[in-house]
Amino acid sequence: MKAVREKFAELDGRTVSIFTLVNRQGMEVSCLDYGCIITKILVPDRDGRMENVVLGFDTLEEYQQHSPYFGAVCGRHAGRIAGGEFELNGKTYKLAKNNGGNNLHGGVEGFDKKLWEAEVTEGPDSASVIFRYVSKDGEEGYPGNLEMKVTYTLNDRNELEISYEGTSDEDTIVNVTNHSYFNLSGDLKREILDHELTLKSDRFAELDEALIPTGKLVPVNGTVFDFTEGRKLKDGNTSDNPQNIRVGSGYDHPFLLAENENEEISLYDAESGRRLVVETDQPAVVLYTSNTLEGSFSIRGVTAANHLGVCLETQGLPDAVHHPEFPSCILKAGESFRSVTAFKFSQE
Ligand code: FUC
Repeated sequence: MKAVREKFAELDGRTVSIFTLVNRQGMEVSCLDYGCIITKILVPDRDGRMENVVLGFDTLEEYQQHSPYFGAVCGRHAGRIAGGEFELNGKTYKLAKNNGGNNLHGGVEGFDKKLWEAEVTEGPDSASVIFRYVSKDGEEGYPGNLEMKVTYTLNDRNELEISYEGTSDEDTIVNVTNHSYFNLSGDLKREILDHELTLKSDRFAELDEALIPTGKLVPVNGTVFDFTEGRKLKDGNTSDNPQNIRVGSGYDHPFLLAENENEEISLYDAESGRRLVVETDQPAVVLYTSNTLEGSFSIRGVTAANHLGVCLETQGLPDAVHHPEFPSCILKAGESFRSVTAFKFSQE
């Protein structure tokens, strides 16, 4: 399978490259070594029409000026950390505060704004881009030199696999995700409100005013957070549940996954017939329905509007470092962090 590297832009005298992976079915994934940003995913609808199903830009400047983490890898810690600080081994670490008084998606200059080292590999039925970045001890306030590796692999079955690996020379915290905004209508023809989502999750994390987990994991039964039988995303918009209203109408919530690597997340757009199944080894997915995307900029010709994309951020629960009852985000010195998420596209 093919992987092509081309120049995309320049950043402080360094070249930013764009990589394009194309499989035998014509599916295409483009990504940058800046932020490991996925700029484009072309997949067929039920009539074989190849269209883009993620929000992205064609210039680096737009990513720098407007992007709410479009397609990027978020780290070291995806999601909010309350008060922008935490304690580990009896020491308090003060993080960059870039979201009110809190740390969000790794801080002021998280993984999404770094230029990563990149190489491509081509196999008989898959192709990969491997990104590497060393996050120095103290970067954005986090402890330990953390060596990260992120691999994007496209195969001939229209599956994109993202794998993350990390090792640190000191105990630290790691919680990474990819922040792609999906819109299965193709080329942003419609909002995502009519997309139907199925989630194998029976609990979601309640959020406080700052959108940080309170610690309470709420049963989804009888609420618009129940996606176990499938539900349109618009239900979160019209809902009078204070949790939906709090996040600006919609969803911006971590869901605890009841199963792993067994079609636990499935997104379907009936009009185009496109389906995306997401499988992960991570304990949670943050469902974000781009409730605050509205802005005076355009996304490949389409005016930025709320609910134009939906993020399925597979990861650990945000702020786990303050909630010992949540699955831990601590990475011990010398141990390996590993996580894999697969995005599988099909048509019906
Ligand atoms: C998501 C959300 C946030 C934020 C951001 C752009 O992960 O949890 O609220 O708006 O992305």
